[in-house]
Amino acid sequence: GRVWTKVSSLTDELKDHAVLIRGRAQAIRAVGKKMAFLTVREKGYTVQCVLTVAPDLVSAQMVKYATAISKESFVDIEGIVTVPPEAIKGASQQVEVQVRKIHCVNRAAPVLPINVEDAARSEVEIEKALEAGEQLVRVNQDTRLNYRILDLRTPANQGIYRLECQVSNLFRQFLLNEDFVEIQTPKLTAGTSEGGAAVFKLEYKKQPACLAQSPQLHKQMAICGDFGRVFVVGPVFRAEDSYTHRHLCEFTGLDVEMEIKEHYSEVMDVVDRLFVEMFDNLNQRCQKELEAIGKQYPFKPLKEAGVEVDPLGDLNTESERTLGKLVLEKYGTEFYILHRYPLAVRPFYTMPCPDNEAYSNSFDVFIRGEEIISGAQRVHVPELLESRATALGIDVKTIASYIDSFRYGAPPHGGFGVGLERVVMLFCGLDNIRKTSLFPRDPRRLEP
Ligand code: ATP
Ligand code: AMO
Repeated sequence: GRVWTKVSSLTDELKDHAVLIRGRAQAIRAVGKKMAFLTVREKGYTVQCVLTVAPDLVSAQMVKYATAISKESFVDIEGIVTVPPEAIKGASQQVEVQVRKIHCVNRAAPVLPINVEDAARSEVEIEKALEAGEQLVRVNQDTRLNYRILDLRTPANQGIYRLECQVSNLFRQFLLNEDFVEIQTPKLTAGTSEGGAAVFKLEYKKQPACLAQSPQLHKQMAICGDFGRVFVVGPVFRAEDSYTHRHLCEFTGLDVEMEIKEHYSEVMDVVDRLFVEMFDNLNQRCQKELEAIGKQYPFKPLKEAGVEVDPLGDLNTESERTLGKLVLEKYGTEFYILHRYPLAVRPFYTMPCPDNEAYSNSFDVFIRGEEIISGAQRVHVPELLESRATALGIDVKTIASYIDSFRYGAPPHGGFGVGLERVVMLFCGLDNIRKTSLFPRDPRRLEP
């Protein structure tokens, strides 16, 4: 086969080389009949291709053919890499391709519901363009989601989902290195795990069932089955009633469960090392992605450091954010853990504090003042588990096999659950979780 060059690897090192590229026609501009500029985009990277009528380059017919190609069509281009003296605006690559051959592989419809170039602009760029009297359509969130595959082609989205892939990859790598076993847990379950309201009910062969609200019960049962340290990566379903910037009806849960020897701080220690290592790695490995995201959605890099804070009382979204600001001012970090939550605000399986039963051996982890992780030591005594569940209005018949698992000798254990989309949203300082879910499911959206 022929040798293909990626648009992302078109740099001045290839000066004067002949290259063959395939990408999308993002923008086409004719200058008279003898010249045209074509911006070709491949996976978020763009290069300016120049068509000039000349004996060793292209014919006038070729220029006409090129200018008729509809935006977002796939094109193959053969040409020579040149380095222009001045910076190229509107392209990620700072070289040009002098076209010798152009071929349209597959055409896009002439009218598109979203102009990808417009969808890729930052708020500041939009404001400037509008002031300059440019014709431009601001692409709103719903339109982006309705025509998601077009929106996904923007450099920022190309960066977001590549970064998200790295988050789950780094999560997995770190835990495998620390002797954790990856397990799969059922998503069709008989009972709820996090409390009754936010659950999708369904019928399972005439028996009432629901979509798993978390792998909570089964990851604990794997501990009772002697796996010692386990983790799960998979879908989690919550029938959220309210429409917020940070709740989805289906999200990706990164869940961990482990035996503990003496104290639930052993679990917090894993969280701390896992996330500090993850964030360092993301900053190193995903520079291009972070740059592309930051260009459309400017954000400041996360400040990390290790500190412990001990609060009293529950928090709401507003107080979480206020606390986030205070912690940043006082401790210089935007990544922190709060622990010893009041027992009353935690799920039934949470271990009460041995010194004061009003509190619990639990914690939440925050980035920029918003929760990304919940975790705790669990109750491993079946009688206590049963009475806690009953007290919180859970029908113990629906979780009988879970409670029974603790009757045959269960080790002290704890764990935590992370929302993948939340981590990416807050790491990048994005304002809405729909920006980090490829095909989001929320109370109003089941499509595309
Ligand atoms: P999250 O906190 O993100 O909801 P969670 O499932 O652990 O995750 P809780 O721990 O019950 O939820 O909620 C923590 C705080 O988040 C609550 O005190 C509340 O202020 C806020 N919150 C939770 N659910 C909603 C919601 N549906 N709409 C707005 N705020 C919410
Ligand atoms: P919790 O309910 O706090 O804990 O969920 C764990 C983490 O999942 C994320 N999350 C969500 N993300 C998007 N949309 C939602 N509707 C949503 N709800 C939660 C958050 C949250 O921190 N079983 C426990 C975990 C454990 O103790 O191991 C649990 O599910 O990032």
